[in-house]
Amino acid sequence: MTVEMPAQRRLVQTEIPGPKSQALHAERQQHITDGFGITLPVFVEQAGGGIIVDVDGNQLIDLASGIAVTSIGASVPEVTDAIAEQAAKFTHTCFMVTEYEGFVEVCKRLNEMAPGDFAKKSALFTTGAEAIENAVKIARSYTGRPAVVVLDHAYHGRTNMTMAMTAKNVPYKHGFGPFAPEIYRAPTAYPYRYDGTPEQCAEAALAKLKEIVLTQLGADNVAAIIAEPLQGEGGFIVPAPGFLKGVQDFAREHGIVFVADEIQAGFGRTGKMFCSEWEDLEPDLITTAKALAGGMPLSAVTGRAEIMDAAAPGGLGGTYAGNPVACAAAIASMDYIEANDLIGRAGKIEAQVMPRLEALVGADSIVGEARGRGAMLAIEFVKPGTKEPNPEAAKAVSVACHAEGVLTLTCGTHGNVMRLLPPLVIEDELLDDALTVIERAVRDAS
Ligand code: PLZ
Repeated sequence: MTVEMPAQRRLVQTEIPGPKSQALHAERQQHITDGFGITLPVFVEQAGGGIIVDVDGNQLIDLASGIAVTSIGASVPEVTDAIAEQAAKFTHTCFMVTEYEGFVEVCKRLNEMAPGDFAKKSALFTTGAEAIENAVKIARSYTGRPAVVVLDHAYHGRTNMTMAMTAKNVPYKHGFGPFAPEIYRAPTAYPYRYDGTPEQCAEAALAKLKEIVLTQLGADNVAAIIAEPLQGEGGFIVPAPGFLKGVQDFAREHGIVFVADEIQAGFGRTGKMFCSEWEDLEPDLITTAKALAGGMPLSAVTGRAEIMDAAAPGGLGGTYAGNPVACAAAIASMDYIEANDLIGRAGKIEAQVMPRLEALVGADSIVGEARGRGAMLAIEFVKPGTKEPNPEAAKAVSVACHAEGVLTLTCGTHGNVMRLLPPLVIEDELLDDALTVIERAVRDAS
């Protein structure tokens, strides 16, 4: 079944949120916990390509993709048909009870696609946080060691262990402790915020990480070092070149499992299937989720077969792990990415967007830096003439974009980064229109 989408263009017919969204939001507030935040209280009627149609008939340009999930669009017939067909056959058996081919096929493809010329195996779960938790379980059972090292500005999820791994207190951790033990934090290589060259930035962060592991923890107590190859929620930080390679080499030298969290940056988003490929990394384990299954909840851990096999049978799993409908969506989604060269498309999006973001940067501008890879791009807001974080500007620009019908997200440990995550299928004209709105909003906020 397909539902016809209106033309791919921005259309603002009411204030945003419009009256119907406002009424529905009031109802939401009565029935839903205040613990869920909201970027833009607009209720969605349909979404596809680069637009979101709301219940008031407005058409927003989607620069969020549901936080990097709907890279292929939110209603691709190839995927929705695969979902419907699988759902008509069966929706669930539990892969720990009886087996189905979709689970095997997704794992097989992940093993083939993931970087590294070694035997690989995979495990499927449901959410990103669950994949991270399982990567830690696997690394611990393989090494027999307790400690886990994560980075400054890291985001790994909202469950107890992943909260401990996430860097930012408000809103992710505050009031939710005590946290899981044996999680230790090392600096990241954040070139914009380092006084020196990117090479020096990478060296300094690596030296500190080594010192923490060798002198504070003892390498033989460390099970895993986990890093996002392009940090997401923490501010779209592209680590200084060489840093992650250095971390990987160091981990290998000491029998520590090196895990790349590709949950946000993976699956074509940055212009490579896996963001790790930009630095020729061959992580021992890779976590994926989000864009893996075209909008359905599915996550995975993929990595060296001998590490993946360390947990005893029954030690890994979950009732819904690798749900068959989600697996069918993942297979259709992988086919769609390949057939439409969406990885190449991510590179074209970067070429279209980056020059315009870079033009906003200046010595006395509120935009201190434009950065990112592929269709994972951002601008960092500062107080003009300084590098002092300017979350008020990020907020003002985002709010202005929302009012004009462009859905943007903010991020960053200081909330001072505006991130752009368009679906990879977005049309050039739509993206140009969104950029014009952003440029105007930045000018007005300056
Ligand atoms: N690892 C790198 O980006 C999810 C959600 C941020 P789940 N990030 C987006 C927010 O505001 O909640 C994410 C991620 C990275 C892990 C996760 C966790 O994935 O599917 O949300 O559990």
